Amino acid sequence: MKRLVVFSILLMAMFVMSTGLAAAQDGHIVERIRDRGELICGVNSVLPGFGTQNDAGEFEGFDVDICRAVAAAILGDANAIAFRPLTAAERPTALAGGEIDMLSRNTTWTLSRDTEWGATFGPTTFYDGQGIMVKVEFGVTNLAELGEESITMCATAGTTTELNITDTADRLNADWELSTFQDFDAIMDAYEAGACDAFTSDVSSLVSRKATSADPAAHLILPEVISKEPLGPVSPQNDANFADIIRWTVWGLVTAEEFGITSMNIGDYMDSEDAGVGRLLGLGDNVAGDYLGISDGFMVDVITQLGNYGEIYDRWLGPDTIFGLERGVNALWTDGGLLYAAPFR
Ligand SMILES: N[C@@H](CCC(=O)N[C@@H](CS)C(=O)NCC(=O)O)C(=O)O
Repeated sequence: MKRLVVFSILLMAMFVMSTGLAAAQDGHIVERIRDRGELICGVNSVLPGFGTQNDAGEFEGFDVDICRAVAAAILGDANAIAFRPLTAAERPTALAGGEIDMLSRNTTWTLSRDTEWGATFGPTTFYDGQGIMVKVEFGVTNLAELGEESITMCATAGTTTELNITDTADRLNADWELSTFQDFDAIMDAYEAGACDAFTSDVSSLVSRKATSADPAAHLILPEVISKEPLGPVSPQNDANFADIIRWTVWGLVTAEEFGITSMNIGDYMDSEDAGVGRLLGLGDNVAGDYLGISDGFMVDVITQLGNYGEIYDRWLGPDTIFGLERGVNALWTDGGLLYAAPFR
């Protein structure tokens, strides 16, 4: 009996210690960001529309703005941020090694990454799928026709792209030689020079590369989409508080669009009596940020500086950009799309 009591006390002590340790870990990234005064975000630097450097050397794009939104949520300033350009293959080590606080680099959420990368995926910010691009002069107009050709297919190493195209080649019994590159610019050069007959990537990447190529009309993105590529931000698995902040910042952007709150009209909402708006913006005695350990008005900072989800999308990818990407499945659920945020309450 005595041994049982001692054993139970020991077990309880171990439980308290382990939860205590977990609590000490939780929030350490947020603390690190506050101490440093800036968030470090891993991004793409060669993908116009999503992550690229402009002539002034500043990072910009849809994925970049997701990083900026998290910086605004934690530090109140979308510019309190440093960017680390990463190739696809560099992503897991940069995240695991603490070189970056988070990643927002056209990264697909998969089971193996969710577990083996020691990562937590935030909400999907862009629902994508994999496509294939060929030169119009090649004369092929669909996947079945391409499957009949003996070709060199090019892709980026360390991506889901590489894995999916192998599945597709097997399924079609195609005689394709797969050639992989670390760097997407190198693929483009090889493709332009004729060393790749076709190249494959997320459709958004293909649209981006086609639109920014010397002669966009010379390339065709085949109509078939061969995979699901839910792209979104990623953070280390050992800080649930930071992951929550990312999650609710993204959902805040989506909710703001749902409510029609924009960077231009947010002032009109600051004395809103609508309970849902009050919870999103942390008005009155609403404590949205308190749950997360950040300012209650964190979404005011985010929306004022970056706009809502739709504004971010339109700024980088929408009808007034060279990409002119339709919202499609990336529309709000109320418009028949897949964007659906959990409630702020
Ligand atoms: N979403 C895929 C692909 C991500 C990726 O890195 N794609 C390459 C192209 S396949 C890329 O973004 N390269 C930069 C570019 O497109 O310019 C993944 O997470 O593995």
